[in-house]
Amino acid sequence: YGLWLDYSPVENPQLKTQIDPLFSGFFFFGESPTYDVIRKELDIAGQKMLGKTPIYSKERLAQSKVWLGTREQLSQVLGLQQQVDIRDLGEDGFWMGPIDFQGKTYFTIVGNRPIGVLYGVFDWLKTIQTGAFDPRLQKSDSPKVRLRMLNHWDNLDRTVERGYAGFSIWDWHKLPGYIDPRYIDYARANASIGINAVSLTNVNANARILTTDFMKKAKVLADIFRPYGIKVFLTARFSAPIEIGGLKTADPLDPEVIAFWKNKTDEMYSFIPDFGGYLVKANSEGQPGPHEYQRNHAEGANVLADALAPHDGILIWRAFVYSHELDEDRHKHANLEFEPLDGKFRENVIIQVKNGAIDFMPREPFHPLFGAVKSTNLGIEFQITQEYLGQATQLVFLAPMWEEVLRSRTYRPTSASTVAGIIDGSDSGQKLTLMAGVSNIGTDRNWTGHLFGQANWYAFGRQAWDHSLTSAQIADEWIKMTFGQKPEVLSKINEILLGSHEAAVNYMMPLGLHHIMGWDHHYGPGPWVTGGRPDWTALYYHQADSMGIGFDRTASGSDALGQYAPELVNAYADPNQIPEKYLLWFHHLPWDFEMKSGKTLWEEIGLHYDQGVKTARKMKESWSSLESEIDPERFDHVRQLLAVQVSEAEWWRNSCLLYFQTFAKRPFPEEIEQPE
Ligand code: GCW
Repeated sequence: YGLWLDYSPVENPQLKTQIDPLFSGFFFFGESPTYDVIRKELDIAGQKMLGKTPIYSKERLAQSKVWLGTREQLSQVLGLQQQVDIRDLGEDGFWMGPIDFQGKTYFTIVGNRPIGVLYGVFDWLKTIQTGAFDPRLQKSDSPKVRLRMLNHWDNLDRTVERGYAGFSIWDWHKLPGYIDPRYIDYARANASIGINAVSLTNVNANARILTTDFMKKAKVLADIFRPYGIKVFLTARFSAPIEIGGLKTADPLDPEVIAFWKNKTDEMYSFIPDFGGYLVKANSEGQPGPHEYQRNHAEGANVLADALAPHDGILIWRAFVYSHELDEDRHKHANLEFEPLDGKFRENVIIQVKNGAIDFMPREPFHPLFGAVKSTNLGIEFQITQEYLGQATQLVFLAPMWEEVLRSRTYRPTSASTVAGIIDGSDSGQKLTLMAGVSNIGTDRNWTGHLFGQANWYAFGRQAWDHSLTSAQIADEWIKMTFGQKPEVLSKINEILLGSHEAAVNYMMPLGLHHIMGWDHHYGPGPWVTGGRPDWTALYYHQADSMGIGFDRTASGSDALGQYAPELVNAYADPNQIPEKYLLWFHHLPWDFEMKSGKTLWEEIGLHYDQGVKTARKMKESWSSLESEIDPERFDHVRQLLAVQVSEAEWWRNSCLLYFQTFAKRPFPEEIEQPE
């Protein structure tokens, strides 16, 4: 339950000698509700790490050991402008280090705002938890992206769309009267990794969330989250003017509709003065939107954006759209709709784009909208909940996948541009920046169903704060904070984490295969899925036949590839040049196509599936060898789930290979375990 904030006792005697005195003298240069929550956090951490109640010296500065405050607060008292200049660190950054004053040294944490101090304190506590504290160390840090956001897909009845960790933690029924202590722990956990925005409700939205009754409930959550620096967003259903406003239309250009959104939004701000804004899914998978009135996405988005603008609110509009009619290739749909609208969205609109063009597949090339527009704010949406990655039964660490996407070169607007550079503004020049993650949090005791789901929540926050961190660094922090610092534990879990995503890709959808999972629930294999809408079936995507396999997205096929920069088109159009991990994403190739290894495509498919199973088994064995190092409860929880994961990896491998063999009509490579 304690997540990475369990604060295990400091065992290293040297570290203890350094830290202990610090907990005897915290001095705050001023007051703020955020400082109250810092004190609460220090109380918890002091008790757990040192068995000690921290002492806050209120009057006597000279007796204190640790100084906390904003740059301005410190400067007023001490004239510290020269010593600590953190103006560059923006609204959320912090500096920490020793400050010499009148012959004494004080360990100091400074921010431009109190929230920066809170982030600094969490960072400082992390250095203690991970054994990296050094009293002489000077460190400054600030986030690269302005909105670091969780998207909950939580319904008002507490079910969670694609949620695998119990029910929604938002107990709407008992709000606003009853405050579940979990709300506070949730805010602590998020603030500790820099998350500063949450959208509470499902993008498949219910208009009732915008009624006065629900605003009062949401207000309570916003009040709890405020000192932790977290802003509340809500999902707005496009047809709300009809459903709760009593209007006959939701046409975004209708004066009554415009007035509805303005009044609703003004009312929202009367309850939540710093309300973040709305998140909208429109004209996608049956959700209402501007197309019903022959209006485009910009016309739809701008009416809500205009209602929010006077309050500095932000409108987040999703680019996950596809037709009611069948697309020749769904991959192309978002660019076809959004590229022509470049420059037409208001300044306070962010278009939230999934990392890939299809749908949170185990591996996708980056979405071609990144780099395709010049005057539109783009945010990225990752999925922390593992809808297509074994849900809450499988251990799949997602940081390597996100890292791969963020570091992908887009070659636009400049040849050096990356996805990360577009969404953090450094390449795109956009000021309003966003990284969103679909939450994997629920009422389960461990929050995320699978204990290792916590690592994905943690990693998302860390990468949203600083996408230049490597997955290995993030894994290392999380393991130390979750399981302690024993070298064997560290190295084994590190290996498990870092290999887990590639393993899953291998046993699920290797070499660019995608969308071949079970129908509707998206769990387990289903390359044979037919029926319903063709673009919800597997055959539409893998296109296996007696000649070969894969989706031709080059110029001879759907030409979705043509939506990328020319550099990528050139490199990827040639099946001998494209990175093999994307091969069947962009090419339909004969079963005997020769791979870089010299083996045939058919053989390589077999080898990849088999390799995935082997890695899953290795993960299981490696975990088993840690029995004496990890408490029985967590050990057994993960041990059982890894056994399930191995059998599911075998299920994926065997069923996919046997199915594809009905087309390939070739024997399996000899070196693999023969599927049956
Ligand atoms: O991945 C798909 C999910 C839907 C989800 C949709 C979306 C919220 O299967 O459950 O709906 O994406 O992102 O809108």
